[in-house]
Amino acid sequence: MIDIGSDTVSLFGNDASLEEIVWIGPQPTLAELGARVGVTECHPFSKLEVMIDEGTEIGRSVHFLPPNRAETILKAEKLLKIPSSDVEQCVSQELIRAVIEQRLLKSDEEVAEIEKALEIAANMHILAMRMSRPGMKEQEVVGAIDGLVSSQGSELAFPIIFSKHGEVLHNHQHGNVLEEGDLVILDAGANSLTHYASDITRTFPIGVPFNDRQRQVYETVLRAEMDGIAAIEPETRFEDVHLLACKRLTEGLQEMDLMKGDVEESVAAGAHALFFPHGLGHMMGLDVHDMEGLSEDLVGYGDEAERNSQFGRSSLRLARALKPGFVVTVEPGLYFIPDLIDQWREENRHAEFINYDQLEGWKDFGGVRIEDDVLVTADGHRVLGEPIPKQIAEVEKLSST
Ligand SMILES: [Mn+2]
Repeated sequence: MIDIGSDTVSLFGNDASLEEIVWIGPQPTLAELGARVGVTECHPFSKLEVMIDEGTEIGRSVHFLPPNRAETILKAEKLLKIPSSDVEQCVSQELIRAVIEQRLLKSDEEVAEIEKALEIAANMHILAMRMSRPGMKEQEVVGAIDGLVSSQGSELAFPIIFSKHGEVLHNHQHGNVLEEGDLVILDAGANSLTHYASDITRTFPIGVPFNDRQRQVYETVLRAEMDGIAAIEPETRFEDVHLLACKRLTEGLQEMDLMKGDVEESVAAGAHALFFPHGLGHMMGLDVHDMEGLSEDLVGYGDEAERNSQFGRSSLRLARALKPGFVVTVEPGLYFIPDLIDQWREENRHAEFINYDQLEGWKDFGGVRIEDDVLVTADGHRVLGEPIPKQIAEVEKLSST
């Protein structure tokens, strides 16, 4: 509890009982835990309700953040004496905004933690590229990556996405057998020991070098990613970085004869969203989609931007102007989603920009995504962590030798 009136910070909790110590071993006391983070006022949990009552009796307001667990909602019901169904409506908009303002800007210490998380992520991706072989099940690779993270005393930042069906954006099924020439997407990251996240995506072929089509799509996505990263600097709106990446993707699709027409008009109409239906990136920090539990719109748009309702752009999690200290992901992709292609073709949607006849032969391609984590600096940006192979020659060297 942060008491603004008396400028005190208190920690509430109960020390482990002897019965608990029998099962889980000696535990640090609440006072010891408090001392680690500079909190000296430590009280039993029951005192929290008493102190809230004392405050509300003299007309002081209680600000709290959205509780994201059912049991926390039930605790809030008891502590604040409001029905559980009203708890979410009573959260403090002022406190939410204050926390977002603070956490948007990462300190040097926080960036160092993110880079520790990235060191683990690099090892996860290199291991996957090295070990994936024709005949293996996707699950074997997922298990090995998971084990690597666990062996470092760390945890996954989010459930691993590893699939030869990369066109399924959040594919958490790992039942396929890898075959020579398959293209797989690995979207995976770990947490540092203080729970700062990393979030990296790589795409690589199984057992052999990229084929011509895979190479063309890959190079297009890589160009969009690197040009997007190059555009990151203070005051640039992330929505504009997203649109720049959409242009690069459209240009590449035109080179492949899958799209046509004026690139600017095509991007403005949202025709590329057939191949790139998600946003270019999101904030990253203590959460992989940082603070979105507080409000995705307040984090990514704030008061300065409004979410566009167009298919594809509506999924953009971050639009606002960048500031030094932001850590964002840049993650363009190209996907061939058979159901979406069929539906758009049936509607003749954006037919002036899409070569539907050509596209028929691409429905089994899958997808490509490449993602890095980027710090906005005073004079531009810095890609965080040691570089993780993403140039075609580097990826092939790891994955097919
Ligand atoms: Mn991401």
